Amino acid sequence: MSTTDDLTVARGIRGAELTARAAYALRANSAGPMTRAAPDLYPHQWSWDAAFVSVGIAHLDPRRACAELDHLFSGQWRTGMLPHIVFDPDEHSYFPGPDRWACDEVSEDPPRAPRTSGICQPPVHALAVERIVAIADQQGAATSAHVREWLPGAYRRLLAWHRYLARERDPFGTGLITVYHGWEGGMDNSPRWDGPYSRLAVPADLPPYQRRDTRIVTDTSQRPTRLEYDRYLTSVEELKAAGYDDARIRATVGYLTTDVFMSAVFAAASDALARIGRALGADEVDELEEHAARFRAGVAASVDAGLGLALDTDLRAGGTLPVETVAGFAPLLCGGLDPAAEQAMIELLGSERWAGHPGLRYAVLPTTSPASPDFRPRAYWRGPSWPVINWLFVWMLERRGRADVAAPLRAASLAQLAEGSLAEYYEPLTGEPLGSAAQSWTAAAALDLLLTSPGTPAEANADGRRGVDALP
Ligand code: 9WN
Repeated sequence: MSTTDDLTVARGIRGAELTARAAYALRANSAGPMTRAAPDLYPHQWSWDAAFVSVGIAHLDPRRACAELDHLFSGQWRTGMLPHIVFDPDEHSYFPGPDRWACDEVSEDPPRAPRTSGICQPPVHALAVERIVAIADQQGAATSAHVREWLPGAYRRLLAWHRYLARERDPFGTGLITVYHGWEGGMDNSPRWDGPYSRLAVPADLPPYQRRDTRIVTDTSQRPTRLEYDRYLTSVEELKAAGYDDARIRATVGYLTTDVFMSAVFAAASDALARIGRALGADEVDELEEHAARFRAGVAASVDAGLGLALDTDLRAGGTLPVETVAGFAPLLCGGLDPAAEQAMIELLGSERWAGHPGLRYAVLPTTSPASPDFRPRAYWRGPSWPVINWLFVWMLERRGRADVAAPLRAASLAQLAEGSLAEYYEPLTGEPLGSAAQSWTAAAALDLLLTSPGTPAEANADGRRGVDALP
């Protein structure tokens, strides 16, 4: 670990104290082999949270990071899908829980235990595994050997996951991931999905339900609305009626879109998994590289000339979804634009429509452009800035050799986090912490930003070799 004692975060607490708080939050949120996404609001293991969290934990204990992912893998479906939630059987305070999803009642594909939800989330896992290897390599021979022993098993799990996404979520080879629910892309109530959700009819006989989230976050302006929840639950009923079978879902459900952000994550993660596969001498490297190339091209082709952002598509009504959200910067995660187009997107990122907006408390990426009519500064994924998203952009930009673009985002993210509560998201104009405090992936973001040097390619070892490439 590098020292944090020299790091004085611009405003608020010092880096050393923030490091301690983040480590403490991850420890406190740990429930045996898994980490709750948040202490009260999300008392189970979420898929993409677990991947981010495992990187944070790796800085403290790489073996525990492997265990975190093993717990997630224990929920993997026989199709290869990694479910978006692996439920803790002893926790009953989250809705919708496993009984509402009822996956094991209508499908043979999920494991009998642990119980899981029936959808997935962005595939950041291979990126996390690559980081864990690199971090473990710097923590001594025994730790490094443990992670290397674990890696082939993790690789087989990830291979099945990636094959599921390439096969079932892009059956026509477009290079874009199809999503079945707003929760899949992880940005639940993003205005990206308003159009497609407005066309989903909520049936009069939607089974009744009681939300639990608004008992914990009592300021309801920070959470999705009742109508949004009705639509989420309508989608769940439709997926259940289709037996969570991918072909039946594609043929029957009312809400179906592509997701450019998830597609970009998949392209970048496929690069990472191909590198892991090559280091292990696996046979599937060409296939994984084909996935990366296909999805990189799909993302690049989604850029709208007018908005300068990549856009999603409504697969039911047809047409793109022209909304100015952070997902539009997806090509910066995976590459694929020609140099002039990439430069234009980087300039947009720093412009007054985005991180350079004069009203922002910190110059980080909000989830919706403050210059857009869709911007709602307190409303969850409609405007607040999420540390985990900014961390992902920093990480991917540095990995792609764009530390110059990442540097201001990195510094502003740390300045935002210096407030100290490790909030789920922040009001971008005031810096007020919103949602859950001590959110696990925010703690992971803080730790990783504090414990890696600015501009260091995230997977590079001290000798400049990439972590997995340094494997025997
Ligand atoms: C539904 C756990 C998850 C994140 C998502 C975030 C939020 C859940 C919810 O919390 O979603 O999956 O109940 O609001 O939107 O990205 O994985 O942190």
